[in-house]
Amino acid sequence: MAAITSVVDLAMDGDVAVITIDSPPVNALSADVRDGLDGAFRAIAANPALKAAVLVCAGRTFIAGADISEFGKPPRGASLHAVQDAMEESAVPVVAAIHGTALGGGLEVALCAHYRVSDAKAKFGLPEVKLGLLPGAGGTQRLPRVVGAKKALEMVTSGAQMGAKDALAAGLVDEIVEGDLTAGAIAFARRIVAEGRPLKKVRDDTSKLGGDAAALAPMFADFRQSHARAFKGFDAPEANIKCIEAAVALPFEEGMKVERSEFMKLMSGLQATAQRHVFFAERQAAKIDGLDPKTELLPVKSVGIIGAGTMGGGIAMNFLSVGIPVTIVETKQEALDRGVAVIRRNYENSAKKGRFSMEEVEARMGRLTPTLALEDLKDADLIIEAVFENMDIKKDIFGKLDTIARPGAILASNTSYLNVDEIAASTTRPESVVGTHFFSPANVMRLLEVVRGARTSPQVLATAMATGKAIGKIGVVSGVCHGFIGNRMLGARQEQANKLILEGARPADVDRVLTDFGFPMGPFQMADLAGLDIGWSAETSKGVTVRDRLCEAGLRGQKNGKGFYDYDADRNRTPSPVAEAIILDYAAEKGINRRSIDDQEILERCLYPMVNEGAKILDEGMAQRASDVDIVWINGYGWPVYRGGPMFWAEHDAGRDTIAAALERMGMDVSPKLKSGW
Ligand code: T1G
Repeated sequence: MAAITSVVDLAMDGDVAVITIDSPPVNALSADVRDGLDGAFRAIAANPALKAAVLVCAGRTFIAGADISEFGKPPRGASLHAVQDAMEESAVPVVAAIHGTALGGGLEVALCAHYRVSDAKAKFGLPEVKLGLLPGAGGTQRLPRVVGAKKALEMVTSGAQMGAKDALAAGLVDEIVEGDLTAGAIAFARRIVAEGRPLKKVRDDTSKLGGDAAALAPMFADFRQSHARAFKGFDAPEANIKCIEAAVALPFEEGMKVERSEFMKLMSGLQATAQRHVFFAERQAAKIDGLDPKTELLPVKSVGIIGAGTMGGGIAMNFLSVGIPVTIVETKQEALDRGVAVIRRNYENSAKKGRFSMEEVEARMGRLTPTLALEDLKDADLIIEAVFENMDIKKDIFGKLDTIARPGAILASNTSYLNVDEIAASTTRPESVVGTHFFSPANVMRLLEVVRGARTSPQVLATAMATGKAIGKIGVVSGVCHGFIGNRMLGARQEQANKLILEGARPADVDRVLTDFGFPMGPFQMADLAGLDIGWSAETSKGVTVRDRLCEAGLRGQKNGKGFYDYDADRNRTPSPVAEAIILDYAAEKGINRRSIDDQEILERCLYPMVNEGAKILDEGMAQRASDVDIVWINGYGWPVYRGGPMFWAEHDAGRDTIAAALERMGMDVSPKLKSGW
């Protein structure tokens, strides 16, 4: 075994060379790995005794792509293209042996091998589009030559992974190896030598493209049309489509030129920088500053949920879906039955869509224990309270839980605004209390704000974060402040949106400006979807706010088809003249002189105060880092991922100084960190 570089070894198994990459955590194609591969293939080319070569990776996965942390830095080390050419032009067959995830540049390297084998669990994908990029190492030209243009189009524009069985069926893999992968790959290599099988160069084989440019043009047109909505605002998908079109229409080298130019255009764009920021920010969010890495996590093998409403039911599904039994509590049988029925219906709908079998539905429902007795939570490891957003009710429940729950159990509240310390103070074990703020629908939304109380123990906090990851959530640590990170900033935006419609902008204008910016919907569409009467009661309403007046006039939003918009049976919306009249009356009553307000002002007044609030959250230490704020808004509030999040956008697009100056003109108290940086 000869070490070519610190992360690449070359060994000989008789007349078969074995190249092993060992560069944790994911064998990314760093400069050291590229130099190692370059050296290894030179050594192989110089050794006439060799009959074949096997490329394999140590650790948890085959190459998971280019080293993203090197992007944007001065290039160093061997070029990836040169390494790939050396592989493809090798005089002896090269076999790539794949386990874990062959992603991005990793799959592109494997596509330069003459043959590919894998274990049964391996996954294959070109997820560059998720980084605002495209496969820039020949993937857009070689993949369609193996799986066909249509399949390649789907893979490069979705970034979705393909399993080993499908890869074998698609011809991406030549054999699935049972047992030891390296030994299996060496045996495979010997077999193809013995059988004199050709050096299959993917680049030369156009037989599987599935037709020429003219024949496939309708497919590309349909694909663009059917994905227009999903790709809106993103630069990368169209660039990926262009490259697959080039693979169909042009000779390999010409197609590679198109790929190169489209890749460089994206790489130099802000969207790729933003989405790369989000990639690392998501991983950074999981880290708790100052936490002793040796902190032992508490067991979470059984969960109790209080409240079987929309939130309680959705939260329960997260645990049932990963095999953790749940006991769910309600006060009335009817409410309990309704909650359990909703969970079953959701699962049955997923089964109907083929996501899993009806047996799996029964297995998940089998892990659910409905009860009317809070005492039945006495053995639960984690108890999550998901009842009506009222402090007295929550304190009463936590007071009772304190006498019921086993010592060491984690007591969590799904409150979305309230003071977790005050809730914790209603127990004798505030160190066991934490906030776990899920987002509706809780079984779908990936964000989880984990609220660290003043007395929450590091063990409880770390366990809550780890549990979030275990149920597929992105956990972000928040301090105790009203509305935590997301809702607190949302409040700043909503305050301005409410002022804007009084001063002259129409609700539809505000919504249009924010959807054009990239949000899935604007604040007034959201209000109609959530229901205008949340937290409103006819008995106590005094017409203080526009929302009060809308509710007093019988408008409830989408649920009764009347809100800021009128909705037809297909939920198509048109601005409501009733709402408009109520807003005009209210403004006149308040003596507000209405004026014409342009889109730029709407955008600035909605987003700048939000960013300012985010900076204040950092000033106060209510978030660990600015990138956490970005992750909250991207995964919980629909901030467009290609804009990197509100704090990234402020830093790299709008400009902190520009925002600070505008806020001062608005007479707002500007966060010190917004001026100084975070
Ligand atoms: N480069 C650098 N670091 C990477 C990395 C990469 N490609 N992939 C992962 N890491 C780090 C990550 O930051 C984390 O670090 C640790 O590895 C574990 O990751 C030319 C242009 C492979 C499925 O997009 O999807 O190839 O936080 O927590 O959940 O065409 O990582 O521990 O310090 O995510 O088990 C294309 C990206 C690149 C795949 C594993 N490849 N990675 O998931 O672990 S662009 C990708 C993933 C490219 C070419 C182009 C996942 C994973 P830390 P993790 P995981």
